[in-house]
Amino acid sequence: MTAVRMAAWQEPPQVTRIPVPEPGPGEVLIKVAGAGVCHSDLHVMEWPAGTLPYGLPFTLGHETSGWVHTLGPGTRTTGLNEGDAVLVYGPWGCGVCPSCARGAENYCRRAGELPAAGGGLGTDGGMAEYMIVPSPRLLVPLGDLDPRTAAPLTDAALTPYHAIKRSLHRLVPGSTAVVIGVGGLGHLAVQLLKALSAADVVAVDTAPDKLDLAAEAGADHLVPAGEGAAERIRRLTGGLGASLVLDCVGADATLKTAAGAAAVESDVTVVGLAGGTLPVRYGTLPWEASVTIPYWGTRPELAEVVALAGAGRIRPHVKTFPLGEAAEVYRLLRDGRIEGRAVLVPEG
Ligand code: FEH
Ligand code: ZN
Ligand code: ZN
Repeated sequence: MTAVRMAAWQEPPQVTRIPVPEPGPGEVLIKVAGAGVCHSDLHVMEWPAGTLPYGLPFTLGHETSGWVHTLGPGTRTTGLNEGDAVLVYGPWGCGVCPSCARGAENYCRRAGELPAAGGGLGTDGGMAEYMIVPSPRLLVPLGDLDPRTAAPLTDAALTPYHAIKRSLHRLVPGSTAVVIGVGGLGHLAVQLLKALSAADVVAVDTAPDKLDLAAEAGADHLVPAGEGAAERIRRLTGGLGASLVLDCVGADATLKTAAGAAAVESDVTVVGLAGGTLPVRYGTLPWEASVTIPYWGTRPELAEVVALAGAGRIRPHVKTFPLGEAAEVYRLLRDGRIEGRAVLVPEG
């Protein structure tokens, strides 16, 4: 089968042929419908050897949807049937510790002992025709949603959903939420904020086409990124600032805007991995503003995201590409030329 593999650190991925894997005891073989192309992969590819404890090679793709193809031995009692459309929950924990027991495998207490963070993150992921999932617990049924365009729900939607959910108590009528960076995560963050809260939503980006996408997603205000963006947001909020600022980029400049736009008792939540820094000291943030860097989301939250999509409350803006064009799609993503989320689809 065709697969997009990380064969060497700091090198582009290789499209190659590998055998279709067989599911072992407890495993499920998924026929892949789509694999989202996440900006985090660009960081994984550019980080030098040793940054991540992963062995090479492995198949990329940590945002995967598909159909149950073969239930391995011992999995037939799980209420899953061959042909079911499913999402693959991305963070693969130990499945046993207290965090995993409540479905928060993103915060598995044994993460440091595990050989990989999940499919596409140190072990074979979904940028292939088939994918092995180590347990049925990591599959969330899609119901009637089309798996060919649903893959972004499992990362680009789940990550901002988890980030927003923890701040919902602040997003009351008259409040403002800001989304910085209207890419794969950002365009869904705007939709989620409009679906889940009464807050006015401000979208910030450097690119006019991304701001147009934010408007389509329901943003109430569009602010060009850069000098003066924080001041514009403060004016929009009558000087109060935003109760939640979701930075989907995480660079020095966007973190500076986030801190400048934050209100007293707000949350500055960073889900972008650009590696910027935000000095946290008296005077750089308003009173009782908190800064947090959440990671992905929980299995129960992924089912909630699927319910929102099933009810038509959120809809990923997807452009599909053939699996074999992976390297070109990553280049487009790096150059800021992907609108919404790119999804790689196995040919045939
Ligand atoms: C992937 C790898 C490392 C950190 C964060 C991520 C996210 O894209 C997962 O949502
Ligand atoms: Zn990701
Ligand atoms: Zn665990």
